[in-house]
Amino acid sequence: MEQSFVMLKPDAVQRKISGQIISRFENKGLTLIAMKMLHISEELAQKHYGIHKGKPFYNSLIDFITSSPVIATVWEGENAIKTIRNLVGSTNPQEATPGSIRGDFALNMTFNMIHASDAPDTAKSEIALFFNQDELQTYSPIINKWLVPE
Ligand code: 3AN
Repeated sequence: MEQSFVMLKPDAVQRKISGQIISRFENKGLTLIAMKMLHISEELAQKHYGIHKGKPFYNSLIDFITSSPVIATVWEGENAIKTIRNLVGSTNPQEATPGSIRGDFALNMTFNMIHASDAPDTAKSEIALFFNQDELQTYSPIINKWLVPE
């Protein structure tokens, strides 16, 4: 089982489509194992987007991501990182495939709704940046108990 970090950016929260986005991951069969709403500090934003420091869009990216609350989540599932990236769509929403989250909900490169880890090592460091290990839940579906009566 693989874990991936997914963040619903301020535009997703402000446009009140967080639920629709989360539903897509649930419908796919991925398991939500952590979730919190937070207002990202300048320091946390710089750590999260450190790889982009010096790029032309860096300052507007930091300004945007620290402008209002986000929803940070961790999802678990088979090949979760790649599966989620496919559901999210290309970085540029104008090129993102219709049916993907960015393809359906976003138009602008900065306001592209969502962040998702792109590889196992970044998933691990991003999860650790936003969550303590004891905030990651482990559970199995109770429905298994209903299907197999004692
Ligand atoms: P992704 O989020 O698809 O993994 P990255 O990691 O290359 O894309 O970029 C991180 C974020 O930086 C993007 N989600 C987007 O908000 C912003 N970004 C990337 N490239 C550009 C660009 N050329 N112009 C404006 N914003 C950009």
